[in-house]
Amino acid sequence: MKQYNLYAALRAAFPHDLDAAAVETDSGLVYSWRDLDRATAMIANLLVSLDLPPGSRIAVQVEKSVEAMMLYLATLRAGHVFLPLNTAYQSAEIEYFIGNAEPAVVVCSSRNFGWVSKLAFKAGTHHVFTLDEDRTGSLLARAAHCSDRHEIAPMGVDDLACIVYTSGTTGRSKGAMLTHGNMVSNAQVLKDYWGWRQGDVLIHALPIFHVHGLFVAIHGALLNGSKMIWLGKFDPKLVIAKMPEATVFMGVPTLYVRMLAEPTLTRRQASHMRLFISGSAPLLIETFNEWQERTGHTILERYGMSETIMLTSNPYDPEQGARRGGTVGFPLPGVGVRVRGDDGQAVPAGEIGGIQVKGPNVFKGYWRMPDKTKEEFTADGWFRTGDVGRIDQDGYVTIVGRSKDLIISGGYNVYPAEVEGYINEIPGVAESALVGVPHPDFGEVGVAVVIPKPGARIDGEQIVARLKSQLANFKIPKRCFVVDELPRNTMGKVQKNLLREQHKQLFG
Ligand code: MCA
Ligand code: AMP
Repeated sequence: MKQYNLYAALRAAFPHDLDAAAVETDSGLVYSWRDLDRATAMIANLLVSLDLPPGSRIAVQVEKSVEAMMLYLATLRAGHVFLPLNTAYQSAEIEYFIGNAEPAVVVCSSRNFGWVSKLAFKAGTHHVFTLDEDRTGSLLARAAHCSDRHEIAPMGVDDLACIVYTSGTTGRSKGAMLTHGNMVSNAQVLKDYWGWRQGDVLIHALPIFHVHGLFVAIHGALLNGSKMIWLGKFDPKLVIAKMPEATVFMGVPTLYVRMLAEPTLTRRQASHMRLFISGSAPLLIETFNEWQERTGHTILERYGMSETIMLTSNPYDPEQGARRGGTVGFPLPGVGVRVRGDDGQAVPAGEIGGIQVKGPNVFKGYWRMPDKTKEEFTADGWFRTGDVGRIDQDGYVTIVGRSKDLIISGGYNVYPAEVEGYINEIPGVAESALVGVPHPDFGEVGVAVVIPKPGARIDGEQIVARLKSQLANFKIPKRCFVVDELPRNTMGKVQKNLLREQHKQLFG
């Protein structure tokens, strides 16, 4: 069925007045809806002129800018596959993503052009462009010569729109393949469920290389024809200052914690706002309560994954129920959520088990990993999230933990196996374990415990310094202890729960 293109769905929601403001930036720039449509057409035409095979991957590691969002929209419009990459990723991480995805086009910041283009050309990429946050770079220079008229590529529901890499529990990252159908269905459900209405204005303060900032926030505003107040970087003071001009805000819990530390956050300052949404990591009940007291608003917490976009949400409409702190609310309309025990059997309401999901939002599979994809689905077609939780009598879902060994730090995922792999390669290291411990700002942070080889002298600070040159900054352990042995169970397996317990007070 060739009738779907996520960009077409978003474009159809643009307001009649195309000269109205669509995006206002923190540096005072204003982009109209017409600007968005024309610029995305020009970039799409540049991609068309490259004569790429259908379904080509466009890998992008650039700083946040409106033009970076336009590149995303242009990729959709041209029918290619967008591959966003966190700007914190270092060369080893980028080499893996480019080697695995084999993108036809790579777009990077001009600062990184030297090393990124070398990696890209080595992997067979023919086109490397630059794009900087000040609207310079070869991508826009080339697109400036292209027509501003472009017919949106017709896509099938099942055709790929994006590949989002999510770190693997063991081994390397997996590329979650999301289709135009996944994205359109989820965006439409959220538009209705969160009561998007005329006059809404979104404060966009999240990075745009992960699901939360790139899909949930941008699709939400565009599909409602709503203006975005666009912040290049999260700044608690600035978000609070912008609240009287806005109605909707989305953030990870760390953003709420940081805003609560600002005396300017008051009930009056937040009185124009309609909705505060939190997700990507557990929101502490203390934060939920404190926000309610300070602003008079009840944060709406929701739950999702790169593989599934959004799955559950606390209700917006009070008639559907209260927003309950500590829960992630109800399965979204059309999304199936069930809890299964270790034996794969249903558990009674209120009991804990593995969360499994199904729906039009669930991804197509992991890029070039059919076996891994198969493993993550049950025989009857439900996706195993790796999250552990319960559904109570009233239907509220609560996440109580994760069966996957994952640390979520400030909304970013850190997979211990990946970091331990890098530590274990350091000369003098015999073995290591990375555990997540509570942190007042980031919610949770990684702490490394390392065993030296017999006779070797290693130093925790040196290990951290070395990792900084290899891994994205948010994956770097905040502390590194060198000890003689790791606690093990009778099977010889490292007991990470004991390490977590031992270090849980490290950050107060
Ligand atoms: C920065 N640092 C961190 C983190 N961020 N450490 C641990 N965890 C982090 N998340 C460290 C840096 O390594 C650096 O350390 C120091 O903090 C300052 O770095 P900077 O970049 O200036 O930090 P920041 O600007 O204050 O960033 C904090 C942040 C950012 C604003 C909370 O982490 C952020 O934007 N998080 C949002 C992530 C997000 O969008 N997640 C959604 C994923 P040093 O000085 O030692 O080098 S999508 C998802 O999860 C699903 C689908 C969902 O449900 O939404
Ligand atoms: P990612 O793969 O980066 O998309 O991260 C998805 C994971 O983030 C989920 O599997 C959950 O473990 C976690 N997550 C997302 N939203 C929430 C939330 N509201 N509460 C707790 N965990 C969450």
